[in-house]
Amino acid sequence: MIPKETFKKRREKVFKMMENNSILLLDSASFKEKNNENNYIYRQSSNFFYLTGYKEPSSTLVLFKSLKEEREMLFVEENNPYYEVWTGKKKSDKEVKEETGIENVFYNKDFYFHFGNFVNKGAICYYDFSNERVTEFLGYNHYKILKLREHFPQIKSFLPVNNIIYPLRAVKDKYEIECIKEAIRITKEGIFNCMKNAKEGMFEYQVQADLEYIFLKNGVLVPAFPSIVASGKNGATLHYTSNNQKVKKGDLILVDVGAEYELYSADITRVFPPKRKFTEREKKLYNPLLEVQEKIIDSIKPGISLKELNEKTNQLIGKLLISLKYIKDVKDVKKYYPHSVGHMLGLDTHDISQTPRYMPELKENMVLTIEPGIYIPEEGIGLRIEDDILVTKKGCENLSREIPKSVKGIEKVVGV
Ligand SMILES: [Mn+2]
Repeated sequence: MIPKETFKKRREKVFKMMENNSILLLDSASFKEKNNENNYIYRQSSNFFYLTGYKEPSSTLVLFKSLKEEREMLFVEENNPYYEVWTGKKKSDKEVKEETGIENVFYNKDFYFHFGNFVNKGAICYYDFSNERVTEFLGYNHYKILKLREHFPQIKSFLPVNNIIYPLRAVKDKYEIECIKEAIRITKEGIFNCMKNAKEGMFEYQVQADLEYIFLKNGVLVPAFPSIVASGKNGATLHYTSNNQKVKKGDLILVDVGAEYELYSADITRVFPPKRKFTEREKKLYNPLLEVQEKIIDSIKPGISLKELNEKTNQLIGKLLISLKYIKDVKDVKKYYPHSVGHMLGLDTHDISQTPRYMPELKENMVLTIEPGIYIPEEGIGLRIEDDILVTKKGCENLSREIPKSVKGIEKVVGV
């Protein structure tokens, strides 16, 4: 558990970055409807959690900054005896104040009153557009901003809150690193369990069951992202999530999976042969890919950028594909390796990602994935090897190093 003082410190950093006469308004996530009267399991918005540690829906954080003062407010839903029967009792304002350490906790019904008291003429409002695509015309954000403009014409402009929060979220503190490590530990156990039990003739979802059984046993009700369990040629579909095919003779199994712990994500990919050894043919592709991955990881240190790592990976895989006679020129590498080498990792699996992808210079305590791959659909093979890497003062630490990826290491877990 991350102590409430840590969230307080984050809000203090946010205040420092806000303009004078500005407001930061951050909504919790809302329920996502699955079908009639049923919702998907609720998960808090990453930005909202980052600044509050609060996991309940229908909540809003407001930070006001003026020349005179900084003030924080949290709005939450008041208990309703009718709904209490169905969904349980909601915490009182006092309980929420105690839990979060936020000074001013009010009920949603009083939002307009309290908010209106502190909005000055010409204020800038930092708003979270990231819970919805900007292109979604008349979506929730559009509606909410119309309402805010109508009620509070003093607000001059709306700016994306991510300009402030993403730079903070990029560098992890010790609690965040602990959470990511725990997500990786659970993922490791899950991967071991499915490597051990996978057999030819099983359905991909049965392999998934061996993985997610361990997730559930460890309190992971929903994985960080839909598990990819792909046999044979399905491994060449980058975000394959159908997981409904039979593992055929000669197939490799690719699992790209991650548990979530305290909202922090792991993201690991391994490829293994079910209850058999790697064939010579498979080793000819797999071993050099593993070498590429390790070379890239070895080059990680503060100062290098994700962009440089990408270029380096393109070069290395390009040369490898030339030596294996798949391509003639490094510039054709994208034919068999169409994605980038990795992404930042944290509260979101694709953490602090924007379009175009956020590719910062790496700093100490950033966490990123390194996941080169080779995909040859015409041969029914897709390979990717993915680890989660912490940037340290002088280099890096592979946080998922205990999950075997050498041919020998994998065959040992598979039990052949
Ligand atoms: Mn990934």
